[in-house]
Amino acid sequence: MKTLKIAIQKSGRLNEKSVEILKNCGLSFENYKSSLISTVTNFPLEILFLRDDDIPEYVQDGIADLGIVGENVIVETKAEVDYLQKLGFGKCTLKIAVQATSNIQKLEELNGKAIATSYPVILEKFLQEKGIKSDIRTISGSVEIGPGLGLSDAIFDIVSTGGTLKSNGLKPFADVMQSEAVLIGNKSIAENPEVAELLQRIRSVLSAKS
Ligand code: PRT
Ligand code: ZN
Repeated sequence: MKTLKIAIQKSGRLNEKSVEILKNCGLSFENYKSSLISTVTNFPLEILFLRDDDIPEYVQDGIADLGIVGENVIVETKAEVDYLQKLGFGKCTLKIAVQATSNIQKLEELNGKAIATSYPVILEKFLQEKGIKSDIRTISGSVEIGPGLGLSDAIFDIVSTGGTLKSNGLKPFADVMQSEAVLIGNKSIAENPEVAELLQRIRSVLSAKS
């Protein structure tokens, strides 16, 4: 029997719920904070704890067979993986936002404007579909401070409650993508019986919750 590997976020917003869903599937393992790998004692599975950004590529390349990650990260990394199951947590919307005082009304008004983001691939695709050419400025974090400092005219970022936008003097302008955590699989593992077993357990945990 092959020992499967599943990659989950090491720390961050998806870690706790990812661990919880695996435990609710009846899997026994230590949730090591210091180690990068944990062995499940009652199922042929190892858990790899990674940065979320690395998970789609690890699964695409077969270093991990399965992964739990936000859909936004899968799309952004352009990884070729199978979407096996939406997991119902980590829900958020990726939005373009502008200054609360801005008079900007239509998407076309973003032509020629600077938009700061950590998600240039998703933003570029959206703007291309709408026929808009903006100046996409990729920065790795704290994009919300850009407009206030005059670094950008708009931002494109993840929003859940909207509190961060508000406290930075911004308002939502356009919704681009909905996201939630999903279970992904390497393209070659679809027929694996242990994957089928795990998927069935995850689905029954999810349906017991709803
Ligand atoms: O260290 P690592 O690289 O693994 O983690 P990370 O810092 O890149 O990601 P992390 O843990 O912040 O988020 C992991 C995933 O959670 C994201 O890829 C999304 O799929 C999902 N998610 C859900 C969110 C949010 N909600 C969210 N609110 N990710 C980020 N945020 C940020 C948002 O950008 C904003 O700056 O949280 C801030 C607060 O949001 P509001 O609207 O509630 O104020
Ligand atoms: Zn990350």
